[in-house]
Amino acid sequence: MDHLPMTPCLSLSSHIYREQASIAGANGEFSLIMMRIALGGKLIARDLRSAGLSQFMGSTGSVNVQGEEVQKFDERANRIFLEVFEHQVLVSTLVSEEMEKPYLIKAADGKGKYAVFLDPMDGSSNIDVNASLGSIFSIHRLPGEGFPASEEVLRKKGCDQVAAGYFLYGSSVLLVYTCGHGVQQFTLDQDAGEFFLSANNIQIPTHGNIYSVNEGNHQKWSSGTRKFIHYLQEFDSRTGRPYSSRYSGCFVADVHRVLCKGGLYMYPGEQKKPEGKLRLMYEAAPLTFLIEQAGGLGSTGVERVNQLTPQALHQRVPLYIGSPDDVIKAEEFLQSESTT
Ligand code: AFP
Repeated sequence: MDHLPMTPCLSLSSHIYREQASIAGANGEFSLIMMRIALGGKLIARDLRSAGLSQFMGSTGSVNVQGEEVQKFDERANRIFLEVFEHQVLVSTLVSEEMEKPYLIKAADGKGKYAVFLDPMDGSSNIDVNASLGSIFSIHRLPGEGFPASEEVLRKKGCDQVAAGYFLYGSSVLLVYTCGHGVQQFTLDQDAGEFFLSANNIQIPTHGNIYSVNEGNHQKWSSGTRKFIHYLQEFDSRTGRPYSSRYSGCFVADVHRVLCKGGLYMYPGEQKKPEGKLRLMYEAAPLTFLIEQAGGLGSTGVERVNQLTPQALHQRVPLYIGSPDDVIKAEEFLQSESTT
């Protein structure tokens, strides 16, 4: 990949077509799906830019399948992804944080080969305060064609993903994804309405000096987790400690920082909620697939996220994700806890 010229005119579509030519058996289906996902990200970015002037601010007053308050923009972002997949036949099923049941796409009945898992608006508690936001997507190939025979068919391991990535709606709008051949980053040229390649074959540093966790939950954590956070805060210049704490309330934004600078993001399990908060199939698994393509790791603290077989579509898992050395260190603290 390093021979690719870094010219601003390498658009997402040209990059995907170029990729496709180098992948044996590629038949263009992935390109079509990625262009739909990219359209979804552009439409959400457009609406976010003037959200404060629109009717999409604030809460809907209802709660979603997770028992969380639904923001109007959660619904807006979810609606946008449903609409961009409405008139196509490749993707038969959408699974979203905002919908209890899988959404079956009529046009793809009997034909669709793929399912797309979505967190349409990540970090939605940041919407009203104009802070970073994200969208997460994960693409799976279904065993047959058409609608999945059962929910079980959709509960596939993270290591079986065809592609995964995120949109980061920050000072600029980024699309960062992998289809199993390295990690690419594209930046949206809002005027041209097109994503252009801005970094390719991204590699995460083997260790960093940033940790990202909601320390307000400190009292709820196990002793192993508390000991690990304390370890990161100790003085030891040889190992670059103490690490700096950065936490934005948006998983995508915090993992993107870790991808660029090294370190790790954590949403640990809690004594009363050992499964933590993040959802396996449309938060932890897609970003683990991406981070591991960049040389990093994604762990529950005791096992690798993408080797887990999901037990439910909206299942939660504890997560430690980022630079390999830092995630392995976290595992050491958590595994020593389980053996003492
Ligand atoms: P929402 O998308 O429901 O706001 O959740 C955000 C999130 O899943 C992730 O983006 C954050 O890192 C994490 O939850 C924030 O959770 P806490 O507010 O409990 O720290």
